[in-house]
Amino acid sequence: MTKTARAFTNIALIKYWGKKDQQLKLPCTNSLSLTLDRFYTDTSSEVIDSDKDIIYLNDELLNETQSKRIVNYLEETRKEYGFSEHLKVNSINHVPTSAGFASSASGFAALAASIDQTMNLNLNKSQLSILARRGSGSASRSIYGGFVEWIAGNNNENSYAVPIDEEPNIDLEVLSVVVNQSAKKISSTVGMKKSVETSPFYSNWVKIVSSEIIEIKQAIKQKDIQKIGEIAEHNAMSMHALTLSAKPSFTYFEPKTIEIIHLIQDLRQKGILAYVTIDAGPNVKILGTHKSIEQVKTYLNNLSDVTTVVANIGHGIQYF
Ligand code: 2P0
Repeated sequence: MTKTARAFTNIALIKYWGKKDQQLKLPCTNSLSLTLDRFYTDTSSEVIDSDKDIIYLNDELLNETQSKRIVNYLEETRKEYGFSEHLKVNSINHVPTSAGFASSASGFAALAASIDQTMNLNLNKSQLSILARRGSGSASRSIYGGFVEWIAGNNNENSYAVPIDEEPNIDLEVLSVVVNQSAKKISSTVGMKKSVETSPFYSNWVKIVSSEIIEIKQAIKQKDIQKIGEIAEHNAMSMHALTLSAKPSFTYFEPKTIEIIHLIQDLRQKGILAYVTIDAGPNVKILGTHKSIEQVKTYLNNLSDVTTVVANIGHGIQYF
């Protein structure tokens, strides 16, 4: 019987921004994320009697160009794990573009879990994280729920995610604020490469991440939401400083992004517990408590052209 693997997306509180090995997707630093409950990908796969893979996304057959990244990934996986069968893959994304999250994290985590099932690879969680990483770096973290750290490592076998606290009892919510749904001009892969190669601040970024990972793990243990928020916001701003200081300079921020950053700073002055984090795009994620996120939402309603979605803490890989 074909089983379906479900993986949830994650938001990095300490960002992954730079690779030391492009092919293996080995990051320059560790990173740390929170898995979210609202956005996920369901993937099933089966062996087919064919010399080509067949890929369906949201029940639509992908053409050669559209399926290239997944087919290349399957090709690489066949070589690495020593099987020759081709697969029919069906992926359903419950990560609406309107929520402002990339689907590659949940997508490759669910695909890795589905290949493991279908080909009886019997991978443990670390091995599954490695397989997911080869599809997309951030997918390595979506194997687990709650707070997750991706250990950078220095070879294919020791670069994988570990759970920090899979079911944290903490009043932390993430409000996704979508300001623009169109595809970004500079992909994460390209943006991080430009940052590593040309930002004069990159060596400082590596130092900032190594100390902020320690500090945020302490704050998570203490369930100190203010501290978690302060560290996550500083880390996100430091990441975006790398794009601004690249040669040539670029930024993912749009005017609305800056407007929301200012709004959140003003709300903190009013005593509302809220912090921002921003990925490789213009959309803003706001960290806060259930109560403070409700308050932030009422202020955001005054802004035109933004939509919001609230997420709570999500689980690791599931099968059904
Ligand atoms: C992260 N991002 O830690 C960072 C923060 C975006 C900003 O991981 O090249 O799609 O496939 O490994 O995983 C997005 O990058 O990049 C990402 P690849 P990926 O979540």
